Amino acid sequence: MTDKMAEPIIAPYDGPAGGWGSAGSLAEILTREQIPLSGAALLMKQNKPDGFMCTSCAWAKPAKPAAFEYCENGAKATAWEQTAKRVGPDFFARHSVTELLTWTDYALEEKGRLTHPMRYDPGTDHYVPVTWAEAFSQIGTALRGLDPASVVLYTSGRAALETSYMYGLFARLYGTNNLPDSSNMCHEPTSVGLKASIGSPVGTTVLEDFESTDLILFFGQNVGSNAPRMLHPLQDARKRRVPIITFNPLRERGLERFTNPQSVVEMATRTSTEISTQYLQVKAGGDIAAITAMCKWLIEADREAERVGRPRLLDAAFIAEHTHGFSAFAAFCDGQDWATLEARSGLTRSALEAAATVYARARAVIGVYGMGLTQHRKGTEAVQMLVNLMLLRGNVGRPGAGLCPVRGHSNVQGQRTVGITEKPELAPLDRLKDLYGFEPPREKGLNTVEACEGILDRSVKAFIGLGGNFVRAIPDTVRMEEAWRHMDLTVQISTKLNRSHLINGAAAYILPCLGRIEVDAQASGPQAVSMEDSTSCFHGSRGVTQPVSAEVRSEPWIVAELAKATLTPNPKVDWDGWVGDYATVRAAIEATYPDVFKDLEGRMFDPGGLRKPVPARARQWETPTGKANFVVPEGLDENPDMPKRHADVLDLMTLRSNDQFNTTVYGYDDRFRGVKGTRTILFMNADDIDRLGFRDGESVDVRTEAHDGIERVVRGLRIVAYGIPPGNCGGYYPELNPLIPLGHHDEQAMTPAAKAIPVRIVRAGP
Ligand SMILES: Nc1nc2c(c(=O)[nH]1)N[C@H]1C(S)=C(S)[C@@H](COP(=O)(O)OP(=O)(O)OC[C@H]3O[C@@H](n4cnc5c(=O)[nH]c(N)nc54)[C@H](O)[C@@H]3O)O[C@H]1N2
Ligand SMILES: Nc1nc2c(c(=O)[nH]1)N[C@H]1C(S)=C(S)[C@@H](COP(=O)(O)OP(=O)(O)OC[C@H]3O[C@@H](n4cnc5c(=O)[nH]c(N)nc54)[C@H](O)[C@@H]3O)O[C@H]1N2
Ligand SMILES: [Mo]
Repeated sequence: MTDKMAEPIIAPYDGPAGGWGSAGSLAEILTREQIPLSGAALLMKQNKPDGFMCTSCAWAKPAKPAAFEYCENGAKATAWEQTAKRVGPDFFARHSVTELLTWTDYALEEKGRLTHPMRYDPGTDHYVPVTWAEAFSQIGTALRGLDPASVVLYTSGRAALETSYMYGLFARLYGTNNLPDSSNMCHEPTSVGLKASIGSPVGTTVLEDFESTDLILFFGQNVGSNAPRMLHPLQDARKRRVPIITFNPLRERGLERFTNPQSVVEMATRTSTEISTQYLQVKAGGDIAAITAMCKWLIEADREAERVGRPRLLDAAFIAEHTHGFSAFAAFCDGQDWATLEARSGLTRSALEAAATVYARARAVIGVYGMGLTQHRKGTEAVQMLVNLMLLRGNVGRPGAGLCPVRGHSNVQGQRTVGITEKPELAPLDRLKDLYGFEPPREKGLNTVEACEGILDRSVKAFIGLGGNFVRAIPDTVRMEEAWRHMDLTVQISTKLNRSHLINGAAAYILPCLGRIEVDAQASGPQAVSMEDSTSCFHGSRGVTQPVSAEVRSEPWIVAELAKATLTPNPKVDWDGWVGDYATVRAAIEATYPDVFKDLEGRMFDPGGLRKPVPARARQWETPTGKANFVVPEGLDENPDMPKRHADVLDLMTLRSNDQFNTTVYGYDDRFRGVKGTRTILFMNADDIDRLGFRDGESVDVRTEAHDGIERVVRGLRIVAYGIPPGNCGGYYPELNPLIPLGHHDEQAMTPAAKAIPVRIVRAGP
């Protein structure tokens, strides 16, 4: 099955982010997914205090929402989930798994919502219907026969706090901390880096800070595609003349210009707001060098100011009272020479000094960042380097200032808050022991990369996925797919068919679940669920549409049934009671974390949500030094072997288009980057194309430059000459994941280094 695609068109896009292009793209998907006009009414409930929380990104939900508090991509996510199309037993009877494996990611998910529990039948190579009771009894029997240490329980970041809490408890009652999650591939360097630097593993800003900030720094986050609602506070800030300085190898349209598609005036007059006031096209992996340069300039200028008696540039009082390690950090900056800083960052000294000057003048600064900082071999250090810059002027823990990691999945941060973690020290194990009278496992569990290693060496025997598309999202796709088939059991709890359902263990199950937008009726009536946004606010969410089929079940119910089928009964854990009334799960969450979830039940529908206490926000530094720590990086590169590479080796960034949510491909257009009708492209710098002897538009193969003897290649990518720094190239995730060696990950957080993969471009093979 191939997708119906017109001839690809590559042409620069002149429009702003948002605007009429956004309205058109949305109308198209509502029609394609056969969403009736009530779809528009449905969107009115999106991100409203009494409605449902968007299933797309985790950006904050304002207390006073706009009439339409959704964006193009949030609406696409809703349309994709609420599609009228269905994938039921008849679909699986028509298509064998071997046939489905030849379909694209787009084609698989586009067929519609999963409606029945299914089991893989190796005899016929088809999925066949199974009753829920049979499925749980078979899975439970299999799990009871396995060593819990050989079972992995993965979570994609969408499941609600209630489901996640139950799932984590199930894993620990079963006997394992093997709870990898999507954040292992995403903002783990935030959890590790911020914790070590400022003692809180999450961002320190809330929405109101954007109203009083006077400078926003933007590192490696593509707001226009991945968190478009965030463009509204940015536009408001720009209207107050707040400068925005962006560090990004690509000139992303959402960071250049924005037209609010919900403003009648802006739409009618085709006016747009300039977003970035300075745009620094840093090299991929060059942020540590760029930030070091800014710090170096500041520290030197501050010394000079002090010497001549002018106002200081550093916040000396803050540094003295609140921080640790300043002198070592200053010495590190002093030790760097400008030529190297320029070469490593790919930026000129004057551009870096200009940025530092604006930073030095701003009273309150917000540092925003995303995957451009985290998905590197030194991703944690890159995050900490941004913290260093912020600490120099006391920009953490006061109004209008702070760190703003933009989280991915809509509840990825919340899952951590309720115990989804492979690190036993981050889970309230003693509390669980007291509440439920069992001995929780104390050994460290497997994170995502370690789970993959275990699947490769066959020590992992079973995989349960609570959402997500693990096989497609992880590195080293080809090796992993081969190893995956050696597992005894794979279970996928999901809404849509994806590649992870088709690469099977010996026994494989698909358990279809309700999406967040559907009404979830249980014994006590329709249920609400809750989640945490990027700014640490908890929100309630109520389903509003009819379930896609009578056979689908809620995620909490599925987790409870799995637990009941696997575990010996524990009188202190009332799975059925919890499923009957989710308020009782929230009570259990509050009992486990009384300080964090104080009155969750009473406050989750408050406008703006219930705010979680973040100690660093109040300048309480929960670090071993009791202070905020300056952390000296080991070197200047996010990828330490970069400067040693042959000039023909390029650093490949894997990117999201404007028409996808992670492995979910909504379509083949990347409007803002001027790509239409294809995803098999390779963005390259025009000089590199010449230098390496290729032509724009030519089809090439891309090979990883690894030294482990394993060949990794993706064939047939079309070169697109693009405004990208020399030495870098870019293409789409997940198509390029076969190129990422599993061992190419952040040294501390183990996040795959998906933003700088060393590759060689070669003429297309036969
Ligand atoms: N519509 C939509 N929304 C989404 C998602 C989606 O796929 N689609 N995914 C969700 C998830 S799970 C996540 S984690 C977030 C991801 O959202 P982002 O954090 O924006 O992640 P990416 O799309 O991978 O883009 C990273 C950006 O960093 C830039 N970049 C790459 N390398 C570097 C570098 O070395 N330095 C710097 N400074 N910049 C660099 C790229 O050019 C790109 O603009 O979005 C979430 N929201
Ligand atoms: N090369 C490269 N690789 C990357 C990245 C990158 O930038 N580059 N980014 C990484 C990042 S940041 C992330 S977060 C991961 C994402 O990895 P995952 O979270 O594992 O992947 P998704 O694509 O978000 O998962 C999509 C599937 O989730 C299921 N689903 C959707 N909604 C629901 C629901 O409500 N409930 C349940 N149970 N299932 C549902 C559907 O079946 C759908 O097919 O990928 C990582 N991989
Ligand atoms: Mo993510």
